Amino acid sequence: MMREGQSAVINRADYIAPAYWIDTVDLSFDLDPAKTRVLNKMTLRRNADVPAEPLKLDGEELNLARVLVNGQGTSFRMEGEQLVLENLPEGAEAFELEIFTTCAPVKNTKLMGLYVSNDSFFTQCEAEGFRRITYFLDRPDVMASYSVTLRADKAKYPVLLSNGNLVEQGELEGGRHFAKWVDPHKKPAYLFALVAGQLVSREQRITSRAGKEHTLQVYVRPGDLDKTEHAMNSLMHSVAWDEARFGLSLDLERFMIVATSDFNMGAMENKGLNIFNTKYVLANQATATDTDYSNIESVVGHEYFHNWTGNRITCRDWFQLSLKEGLTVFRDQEFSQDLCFEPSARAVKRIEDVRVLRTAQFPEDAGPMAHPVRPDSYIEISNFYTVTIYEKGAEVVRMMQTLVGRDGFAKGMKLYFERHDGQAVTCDDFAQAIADANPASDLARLLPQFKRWYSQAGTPRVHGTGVYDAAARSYTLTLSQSCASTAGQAVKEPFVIPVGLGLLDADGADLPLQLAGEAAPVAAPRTFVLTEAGQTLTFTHIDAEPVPSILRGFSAPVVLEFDYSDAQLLHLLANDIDPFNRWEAGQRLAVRSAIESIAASACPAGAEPLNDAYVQAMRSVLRDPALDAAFKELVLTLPGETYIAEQLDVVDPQRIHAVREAMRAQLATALADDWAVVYEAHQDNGAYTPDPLSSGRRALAGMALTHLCIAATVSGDSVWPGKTYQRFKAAGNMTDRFNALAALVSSGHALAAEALPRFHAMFKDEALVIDKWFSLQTGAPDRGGNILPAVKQLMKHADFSLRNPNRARSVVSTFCQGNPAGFHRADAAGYVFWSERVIELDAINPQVAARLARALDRWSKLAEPYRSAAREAIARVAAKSDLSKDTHEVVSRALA
Ligand code: 0A1
Ligand code: ZN
Repeated sequence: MMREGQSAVINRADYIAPAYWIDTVDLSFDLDPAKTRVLNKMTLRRNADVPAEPLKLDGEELNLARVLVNGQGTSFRMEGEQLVLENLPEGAEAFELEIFTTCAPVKNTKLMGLYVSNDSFFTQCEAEGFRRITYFLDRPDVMASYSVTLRADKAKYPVLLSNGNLVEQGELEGGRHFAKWVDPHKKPAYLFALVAGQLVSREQRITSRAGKEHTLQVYVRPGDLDKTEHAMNSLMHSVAWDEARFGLSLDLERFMIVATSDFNMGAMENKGLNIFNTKYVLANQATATDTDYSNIESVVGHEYFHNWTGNRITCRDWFQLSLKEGLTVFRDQEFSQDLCFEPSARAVKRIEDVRVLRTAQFPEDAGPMAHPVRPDSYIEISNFYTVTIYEKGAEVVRMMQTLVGRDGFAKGMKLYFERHDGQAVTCDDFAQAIADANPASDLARLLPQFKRWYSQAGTPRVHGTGVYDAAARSYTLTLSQSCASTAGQAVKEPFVIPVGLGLLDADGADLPLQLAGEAAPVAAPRTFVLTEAGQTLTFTHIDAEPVPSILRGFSAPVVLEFDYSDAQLLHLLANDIDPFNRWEAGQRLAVRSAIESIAASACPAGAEPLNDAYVQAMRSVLRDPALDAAFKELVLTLPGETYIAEQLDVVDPQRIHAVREAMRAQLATALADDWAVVYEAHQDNGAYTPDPLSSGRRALAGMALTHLCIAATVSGDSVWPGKTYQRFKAAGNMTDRFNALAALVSSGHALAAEALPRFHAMFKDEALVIDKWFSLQTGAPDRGGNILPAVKQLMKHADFSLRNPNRARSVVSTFCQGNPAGFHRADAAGYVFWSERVIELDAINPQVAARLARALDRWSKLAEPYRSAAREAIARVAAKSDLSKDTHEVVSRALA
């Protein structure tokens, strides 16, 4: 369906360089919520490398007052929302273009461009928001030097910030004041930012390794200053890490982070002026959980690392988005791992990252929004800030590092900056630099094939079989790869797949690995590179059938199929030196039991889907003094309902939920004594610190409490729920408090009804905590269809608003996207609710609506009656005539 001027498909193959370059931009803002005046003086010149064309400037929801070329009035016309100028000076000479427009920030509910939040001004320009501020060549390959003058009422907006350095400030008539900022670095428009309002800052002076002085600042609303220490520490760690690991130093005297509570995404890397969702800045031990602390660390790192990977070298066009995002996620993941002192904590971080990839990206890659890491087309670029671009993109970079080694990768990064600093480039340029810096590597040898990771969508499957030959003392492992077709890509060519591998002997030790033809064994672990559709590895000098540990460390973003026996998986779970595969073995066992129970029709109350061996293995893990708490918590966490659903061809969300709840109850009762011991053994009474080790202890204690409450609810006992409620009241930090509350809610105990209002009353002025309060209820286990009515009731709460993205997500998205059993109702009421909210939100904020719209991505896998009802709901949304491009693209792909 093609709508007028709206749903044009943009194709990567159509890229052409711009007809003009913009060298300098001088912006003046008279800030006023209802009518902000923007004067934009640019110098431009024709791009001699492309055929002459009129200048077509992007604009959106702007009021145009005046256009001058070299100081003279000029003719122009509008083409849709583009401003077209034809009679421009001929030749290569630069000319000046002056454009005067106004806009209405207070009416900007999309939160793209210039908007108002809590009486302050903020901007969001990535990807295409700058055009909502002024007419411009709003594309990342147009890089200009910016100077910015901000004028505003001094009492209302005492702080005036923009990119770069503050060069001048002063008073104006009528209680107004001004500030002038100059950014010393050229940048694309998407990195422009301004902030104006009543803000306070935490400041830190640092000296870099190179001996340069810098000022770091974190700006928040007055009253939130006591929640900025962790963000500042994270920023200081980020600066030090990028210097130490990659030799990349801060290139600005001043680096600012500003927090806003109205933000579509997590945060934004505007040059020298990062703007953050408050969720990823504000933390103190009373209001933030360990998870919040660790998210803040990685998001602060992520945005800071963009200063080089994204800002110094940016994307030629938006199809190259993963050039900066995949690489920067990889960098933030490495940063968080490098901050862990214990190897086990690094492994825990890796497992957590893989869990995100497999529960969110694998379904995306198998659904209607599947796209390559470097997409070929889009309708709305905002829809492509996806787990594929980010997380799968990071895995692609990680495989490059695996293929060239850690030092080789650092060399590759160095070459990348030598070649491309200051440019707007492509994913090809990046891969080429890493390969060229490592000419003898597998990556250099296999580069064209390796780059299929950028061009082919879909998750490859690696199928393995092992044959032991006692007479020959050999073990032959055959690995074959395949990848299902995706829209527009019927046939997939083989990928380059690094496979980390080990063979375990009967004692669980790694055997030396010697391939047939090799002169001597090589100590494990080894990585083999799969390049063909099928490949065979024959290991010699093997005295008894080993258990293979394949894809160690999750060495490639693939699904590994290997027909392990339960006994083999239990062996891996008990012994594998690779913590990832140790965890993975437990997950495989649990998924196997879940699938068997789901297939075996109804799951009666009291059903016990897990076998004794598994329960016994979990008991051993809980009791193992050599394992740390964070790892135990991961192993004991059952695979999520969404992950289980992905392993099935036909999905009945109610059945999955019933079985998983039965599994939880079984672990709760069968291990009740152990949970009690674990809980008591993991009480820390010292000062709160959010480091991985103590976070892990709190996580395991919280898990114990949940299971103890579940067991108590089954048996009717009230001791542990009572203790949990006491814990909730007396906790010294938010992690323990929230875990206790969650234990009561998740077990469905009556005390939850007392604890919830109490929690609200304690934190009524803390928006981020109130978000948690909402999402705990909307994401709670569904019992007889009770959650949807609760969600509707919560939407009537005085604290609810659909306009604030965090709040909308905590109620509506948590329900529709994080609570499968609550959402997928046989009476279709969940889908009706979803379609109404998507339509309602679409009129307010298309980006938030389009993300919610993706809740039904996997509708075609659903069992009846869900499947038909879901399709009908999507069609209802798609039938709406004035949908945004964002939502339109999502629902029309779902129906295609
Ligand atoms: N570049 C940011 C992500 C981002 C994208 C779009 C936004 O506006 C709607 C905001 C942020 C990052 O990767 O952190
Ligand atoms: Zn990013």
